[in-house]
Amino acid sequence: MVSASSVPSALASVSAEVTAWVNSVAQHTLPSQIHWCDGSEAEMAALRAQLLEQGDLQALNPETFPDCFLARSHPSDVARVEHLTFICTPHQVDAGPNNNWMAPADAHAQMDALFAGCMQGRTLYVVPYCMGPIDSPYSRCGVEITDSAYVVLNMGIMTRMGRAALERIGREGSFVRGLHSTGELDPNRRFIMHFPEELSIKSFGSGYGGNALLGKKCHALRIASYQARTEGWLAEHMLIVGLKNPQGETHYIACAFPSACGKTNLAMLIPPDTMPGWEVFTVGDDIAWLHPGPDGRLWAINPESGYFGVAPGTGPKTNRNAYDMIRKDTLFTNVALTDNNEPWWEGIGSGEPAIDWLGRPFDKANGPSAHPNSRFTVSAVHNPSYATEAESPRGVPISALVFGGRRRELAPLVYQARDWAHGVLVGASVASETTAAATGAVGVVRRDPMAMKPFCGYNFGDYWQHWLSVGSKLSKPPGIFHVNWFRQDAGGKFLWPGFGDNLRVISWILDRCAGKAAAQETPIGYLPNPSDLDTSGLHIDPAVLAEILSVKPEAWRSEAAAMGEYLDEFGERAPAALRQQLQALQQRLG
Ligand code: GTP
Ligand code: SPV
Ligand code: MN
Repeated sequence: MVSASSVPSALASVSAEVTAWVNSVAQHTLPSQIHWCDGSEAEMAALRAQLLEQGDLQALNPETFPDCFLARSHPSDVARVEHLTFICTPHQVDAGPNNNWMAPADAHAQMDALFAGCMQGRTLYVVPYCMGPIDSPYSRCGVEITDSAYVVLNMGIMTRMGRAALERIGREGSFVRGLHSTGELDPNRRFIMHFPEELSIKSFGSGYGGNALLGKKCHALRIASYQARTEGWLAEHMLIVGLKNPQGETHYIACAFPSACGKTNLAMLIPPDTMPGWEVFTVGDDIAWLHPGPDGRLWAINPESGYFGVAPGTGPKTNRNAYDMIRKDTLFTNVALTDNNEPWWEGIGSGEPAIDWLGRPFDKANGPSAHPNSRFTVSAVHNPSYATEAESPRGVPISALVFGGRRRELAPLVYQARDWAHGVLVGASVASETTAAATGAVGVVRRDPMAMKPFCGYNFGDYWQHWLSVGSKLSKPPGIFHVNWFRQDAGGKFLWPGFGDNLRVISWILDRCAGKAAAQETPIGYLPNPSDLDTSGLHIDPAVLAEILSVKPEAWRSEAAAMGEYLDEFGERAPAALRQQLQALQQRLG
């Protein structure tokens, strides 16, 4: 065992608290080396070289994909594991029916047993990071200890990682402690535990995405949502995007869609040719930290600095910005390869796979060539539509909040909530088909309030109450909307073209916020009449458009009843104001 006191002199300003924690973890996990990450490009290059030599990374075609690499995860370790993810609060009721729970002492005992000696023969990496612009008062820092160089590379892209973060921790004192080991990648010895009161995380047995990059879902959502409640702000699973209209006005919106339901795509949307003059700027594609501002508006920062995006479906017609962005300096995980050593996935639009994500010659009898949850990790600075305002310490003001889900039936293309409290019910009622972003069945409709079902660090009842109280602090609250890009016909064909054409819906949303667009009042909220949407150049059957802009009271009465049963699961923690909103909806539905 080596001593953590061998901190490189270049990182001399390390707080005693960080050093003491690193020392105690090292004594328990017994690594052969300790490496304090400074976040430099030289350090990242050395880690890549090491992973290449070990065969854990593969360089892609240097002519067409310079500085791009492929990583293959363990075949059993390809997505978040919600059934193995726990919120460990002293009282179970504070974690709520929305979370798996374990008593903190039991969880620590179980995790400490897994971590005992687990880093023998391995390097312990100390990864200081800052979630949010390094000079923003809204940003929060953490330190992840991990034995995975792949995790370090990803954290280096996804967060402001290294020296500046360590210096901020030295000044501030407080930081989130995230302890991670890939262990043996044994699904039976895999747990992701959160201790919100202690601002700490312990993750063992997975090297993948949200299970292992602890700054992302574990810190920036589960721990941060808990902190946000006590501090009066919101940590949400939302993209943030700026939209400049042909008149030159820029408005920002934040949208909560469940995993693999279109956040990255909307965050870097390219306007259709028939909507000239519009420009789109990406602030963030997955997480938003929202604060009531002194001006009575809601302000947002993106705590991340890169994208861990879904590869399948990313093509020149669907997401040209992402397609162009991932041609250099990109780390791919679990994609297929062409015979020209280029990355490939279903929906890329050209070429064909030669080697599948498991490294076997491609055979369509084995299913998709790329894993459905294969991903790219890339720095936001490579995004052609990256917003300069994404680096602003105060964030951007939000004009609209948009909830959405993947629902082949029921939910119309778009509707507007009547006011904030009704909007909280709309958000709480989000339901969506499960996707490959988490292990388990795909395509099953489940409740996913605010797209936070897997990510809220406390009881949803308290969370909805917190949403209501944040709204009461806003004299100029954003409008609240719900969208559904995923309505299907009986044959499974999408009824709405989606992608760039979603701007037609966003444009109506912004006009509604500005008091400029017409709408029809329905029991569930305000919907555009077909004539209120800009459909110029859109080839859609008027009957189909009418269908996705209609409300069927009978089906909505069942939906409202199901929502009532769902609220009942939260007992007295479900806010009375939310039940009143539901009753009012049921009255309007008749
Ligand atoms: P996470 O990173 O898991 O949080 O996902 P996300 O919400 O960022 O989803 P993403 O934008 O990566 O989209 C997921 C999948 O949905 C991709 O295969 C997209 O091609 C597809 N998708 C995105 N937007 C649309 C749309 O408007 N219509 C249709 N039909 N598919 C879409
Ligand atoms: C999601 O599942 O919502 C993701 C990917 O954004 S992960 O980092 O695995 O959470
Ligand atoms: Mn996500």
